[in-house]
Amino acid sequence: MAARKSPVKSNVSAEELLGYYKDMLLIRRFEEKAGQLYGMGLIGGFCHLYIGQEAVVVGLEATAEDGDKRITSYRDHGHMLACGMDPNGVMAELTGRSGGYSKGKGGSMHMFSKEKHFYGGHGIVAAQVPLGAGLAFADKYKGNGRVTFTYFGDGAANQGQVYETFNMAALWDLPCIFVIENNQYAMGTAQKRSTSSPDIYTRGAAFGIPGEAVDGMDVLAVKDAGERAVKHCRSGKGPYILEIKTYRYRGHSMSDPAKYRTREEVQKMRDERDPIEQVREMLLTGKHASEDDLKAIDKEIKKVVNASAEFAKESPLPDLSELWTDIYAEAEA
Ligand SMILES: Cc1ncc(C[n+]2csc(CCOP(=O)(O)OP(=O)(O)O)c2C)c(N)n1
Ligand SMILES: [Mg+2]
Repeated sequence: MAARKSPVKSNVSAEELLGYYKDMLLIRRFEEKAGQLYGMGLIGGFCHLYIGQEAVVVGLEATAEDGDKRITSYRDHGHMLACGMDPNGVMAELTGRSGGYSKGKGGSMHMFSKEKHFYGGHGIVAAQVPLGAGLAFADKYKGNGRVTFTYFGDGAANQGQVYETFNMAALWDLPCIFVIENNQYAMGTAQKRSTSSPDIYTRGAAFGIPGEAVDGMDVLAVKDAGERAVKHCRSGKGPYILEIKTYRYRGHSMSDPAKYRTREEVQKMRDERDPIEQVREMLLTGKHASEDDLKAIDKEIKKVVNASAEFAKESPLPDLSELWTDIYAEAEA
């Protein structure tokens, strides 16, 4: 259960590296654009950006197979893009438009895709953890070999329902990977101020769930650990815990004054550990891509993101009649 070092990088193909680079850059540029639209008043309500954490979801998605499931918290745009959901549909939902994944009725925290097996988008801290175990239960029951990636934060890891879930997931050997995205803060509370047990990856020990700590700024280290977790779960050995140490560059949400940490702390992480810069370096030093190639990729990605913003702006607001669709009960006549 010890923290692992990054894997040897020489055996990674140029194609693989380029793929991670593009996927992480799409999330970064999309989130930057979402931040801009928020500032312009085009996105209302809650909006939690994922900038800085891109390597977590991209590294793990590289280990997923068709039919595997994922569920996460409100910091969810990166997860949606990484599993192949359409940027147009995500941006339209952020702006509350009818072309969005929830027809403009869900917003940032409440999007879903049955097709991509993305089960949300949950605003209540840790609520998705038992739900993730439930998804894994369904797959175990069907015996279909699928696994569920259940993502939650360092703050959520202190919730009681997480341990009730660990207990049942271990008892029933559920194929559930508990992915703790430890970005070091829960809103304005630093992890060291909120727990006497900072090695979150050890917290399954009481239930016999193996866990490991992973460098979440290194996409290759994440993928490497993800492969071990997936292998464990798919072979019927029960759940697995990955505590992925990452960092969010932006505030908790768009309304965070960020007084609980220094600018220098954030800048140091950006300068020394940025997940996209690390892969960029590997691509350049390995001569897998030139500066011009990377510029062209950035241009291409910005085009996709700008198109999603245009799509969102042109998509109409939901019709009032939508108030009566997708609800649990029909209104009584
Ligand atoms: C049950 C519950 N309690 C409190 C909140 C308010 N709240 C929203 S996010 C958050 C912090 C969670 O931090 P963490 O799990 O580390 O996730 P991160 O935001 O860092 O991704 C809190 C306390 C909530 N949404 N739900
Ligand atoms: Mg956190």
